[in-house]
Amino acid sequence: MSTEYGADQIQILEGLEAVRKRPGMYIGSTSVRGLHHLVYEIVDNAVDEALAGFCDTIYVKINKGNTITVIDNGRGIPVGINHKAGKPAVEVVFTVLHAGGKFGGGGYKVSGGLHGVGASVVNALSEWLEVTIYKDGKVYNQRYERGKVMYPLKVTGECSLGKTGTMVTFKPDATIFEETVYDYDTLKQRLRETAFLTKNIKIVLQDDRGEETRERVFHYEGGIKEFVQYLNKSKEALYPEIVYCEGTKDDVYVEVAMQHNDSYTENCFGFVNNITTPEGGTHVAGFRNALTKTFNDYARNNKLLKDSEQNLSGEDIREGLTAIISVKIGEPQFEGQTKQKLGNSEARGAVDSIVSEQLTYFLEQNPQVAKIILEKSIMAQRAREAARKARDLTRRKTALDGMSLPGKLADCTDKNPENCEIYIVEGDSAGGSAKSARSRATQAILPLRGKILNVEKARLDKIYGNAEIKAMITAFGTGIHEDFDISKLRYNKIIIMTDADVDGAHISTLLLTFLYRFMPDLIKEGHVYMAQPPLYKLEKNKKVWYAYSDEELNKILSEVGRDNNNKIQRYKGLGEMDAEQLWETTMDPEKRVLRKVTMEEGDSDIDVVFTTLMGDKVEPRREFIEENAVYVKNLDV
Ligand code: 1YM
Repeated sequence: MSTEYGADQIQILEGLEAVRKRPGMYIGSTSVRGLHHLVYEIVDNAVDEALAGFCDTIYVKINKGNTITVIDNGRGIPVGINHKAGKPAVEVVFTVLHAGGKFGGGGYKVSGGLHGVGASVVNALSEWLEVTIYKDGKVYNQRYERGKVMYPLKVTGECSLGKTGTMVTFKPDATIFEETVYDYDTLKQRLRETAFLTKNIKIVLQDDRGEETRERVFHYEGGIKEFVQYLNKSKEALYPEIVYCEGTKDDVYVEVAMQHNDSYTENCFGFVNNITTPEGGTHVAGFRNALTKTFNDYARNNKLLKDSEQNLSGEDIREGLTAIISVKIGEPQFEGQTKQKLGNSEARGAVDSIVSEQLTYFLEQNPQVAKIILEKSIMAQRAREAARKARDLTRRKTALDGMSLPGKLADCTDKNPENCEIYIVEGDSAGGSAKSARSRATQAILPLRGKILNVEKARLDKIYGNAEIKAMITAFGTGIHEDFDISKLRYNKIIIMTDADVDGAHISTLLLTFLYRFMPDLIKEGHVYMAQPPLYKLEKNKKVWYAYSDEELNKILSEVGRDNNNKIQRYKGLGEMDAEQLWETTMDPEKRVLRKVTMEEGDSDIDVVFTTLMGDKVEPRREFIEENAVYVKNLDV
């Protein structure tokens, strides 16, 4: 071994040691999110190979024991000696930090995870990792443990000359990650998104951990056009066409797909090099500008807006719009606190000019579609005006009568929001029990009558006029939309308490839909919880047990013995419990079970789930329930 090689080796170990010491700097966190991030890093390398035109199929397998295997049919990572490092390129890829940037070759890394870090980071954070390469009729293999090379790259066999590709298997290091169990649905959602964003690629996800293998194939010839169709699948599209714009300007490749549906919410997602940008940025700004300008110009030129009428606002035109704005750019600059916002100014101009030009052409070619969109936008403008008046009225009213709280609210006495929580309770009778059960100092109760308004199906003016929704808004104290101010939140915890049956689940979903649409920060900041009332009460020899699931009941029964002295009560609703039972099982902070509601920033599937469950279409809902039913527990169907 030459001294030079030795020095090199020390430097490498220092690099990977830095990753192990501060994993958060490289993959965001060591929580379950970081764990999944390892998969995306390896998959992204395969996607790059697909974007370069050499690979069309990627397999992702979750093996028993939560190791992951990723296989692609690309060229195979180069195995020749890299002269600068004096070792095979593949070894450099896995052992040198930041080697992902394709040294010595043209082109740029197009896809890429949160920090664009790559294979060496995954290697550093794995208990072991093995790479196998099929290339030039040979099979090459190398193994690493916690980033260290176990043996030099070796040839382990032969393969047909036509077979090429890369296979990587790794086991995340349990001494680094807080969680080492992969979630099938999280990977499914992300890989589906990747497949939509990469036209024609085929991604197969296979889960071998259970008794039966689960498998999904994601392959979309239409790319982001099919993405928009997927996002709109539970909604009524206003016209059959998907508007599609594509082009390159100033080295920015732009692709946009969009379609309006009959809902009132905007659903636009930006991506930069296949990475989601929940905070938007220049690409989204360019899109919005083009949309507003093009529609107003078209409307005026075609006399669909009178000279005396106001311009349509961007918000009006985007009502019910589903859109994907995807750009590919050489050196993306991410800004903002969480680095999730695109900063490159050339992206704004590129998207603006490509969308303006192609959308103008589309509208001229499809006047009937233009008319439908403009009619909806004009309706939105009128509703917005009505909502503004209604809101001004309530604002003035609350200013006059000193911000009166809703009559049905039984507020708590402690005035420090830190200590306080509010229970949103289904029905007046359960509300009554909860009021007598509560700890008056810190727990407030707001009973809601029946089903609340479905905000997916109502315009703002109607929403502002709804009594149950108004009660929640005033009780929380934060205001909504542009008035929203989290520092005014009157309770640290907002707890949704509904019956453990289908109706209860429906009401919870309606409430969550409202919170997600109008006060998403409450969810993001971890203020929203679901109470979990027990399903069963078991009495035996004057002793009482509560069970929150069938498994728990069985466990208790096997401990106390299954005999005739058991008195089992199945709770149908909160109303069946008296105040004392409700306190003991569901409200006592010392004993109760609360589930925190969380959401992934920029998750395009949240909307699909809400609209599938809450929308008008029956078929997608049936499919969704069939697909997910096995995994839903505690639901009394
Ligand atoms: C399962 C993970 O990493 N596939 C993959 C990676 C590379 C190539 C092909 C590749 C790239 C190039 C030339 C090039 C990488 N190569 C490098 C490096 N799948 C997976 N497939 N030939 C093959 O970009 O020029 C890094 S990644 F740097 F060695 F070229």
